[in-house]
Amino acid sequence: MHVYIGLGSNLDEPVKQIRTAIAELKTIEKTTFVNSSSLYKSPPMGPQDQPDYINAVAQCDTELSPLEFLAALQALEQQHGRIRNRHWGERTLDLDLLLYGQDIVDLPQLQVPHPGIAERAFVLYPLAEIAADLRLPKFGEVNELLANCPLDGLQRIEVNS
Ligand code: ROI
Repeated sequence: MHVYIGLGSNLDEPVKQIRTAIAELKTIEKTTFVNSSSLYKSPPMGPQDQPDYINAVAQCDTELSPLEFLAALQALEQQHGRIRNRHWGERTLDLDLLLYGQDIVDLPQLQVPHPGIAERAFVLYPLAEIAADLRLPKFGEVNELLANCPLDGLQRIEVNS
């Protein structure tokens, strides 16, 4: 199954967090890493008294079920010392299962496609970079969503090493 993962960080050297997390996606069992977007910088959505975020989107192929894949992502978040504090507050690493093929998952602990996918510039622009022709269940064509999604201060960043 083709899956897309949203990555976000705004604590403890976010660029490093995202780079390491992308490398760690390659270690998930029964899963092959396919591709990842550039890194992007974006102002926080939610409380404004927190640092800017670094965001990216990655694609993998997996034989894991949606909940198994979610568990693998949560294990990686834990390795990065993620502590959940205030609602929509700062975080060391956030890994969201954005898409699981064309499946719709509607469970208390997991909604796929991710409910925010269509209106969050920091998800949509990196996703479009690696999957421009993708069609999202419930939401439609990525390119059309993009045309209706303001950048909201999102910047693609050049990063070396
Ligand atoms: N804001 C931005 N810009 N990027 C994120 O990844 C992000 N993640 C979150 C909240 C707190 C909603 N805000 C964010 O979880």
